[in-house]
Amino acid sequence: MKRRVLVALLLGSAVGGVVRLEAAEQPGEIKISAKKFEYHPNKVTVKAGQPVVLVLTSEDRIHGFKMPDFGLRTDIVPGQETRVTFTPDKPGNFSFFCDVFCGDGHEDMEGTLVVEA
Ligand SMILES: [Cu+2]
Repeated sequence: MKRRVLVALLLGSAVGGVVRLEAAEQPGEIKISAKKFEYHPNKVTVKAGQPVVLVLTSEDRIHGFKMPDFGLRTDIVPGQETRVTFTPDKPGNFSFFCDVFCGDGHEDMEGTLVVEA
């Protein structure tokens, strides 16, 4: 009896998930991890006008995440997920970088957000 209820619930949520995806308004999650002295991935491609959630984590120490073209900045703290939600509203290539000094390679810690039209 219990099992039957569980299956019904699973089926229900699967169908619900399909409906939500078709609506295309759910923000897509993009995971980016940071460590000395790089982001992985360091190139992320998104669609203009579609909301995205950046899920930022750090593998070693506090890093920063700054993307001036979209007015974004946050700390990335080890052991936490830092979520940044925004809608890229213009196509182009935009850089993000670490703005918390983290050692000798800090100046090279950067990546690119590619926003497709
Ligand atoms: Cu840094």
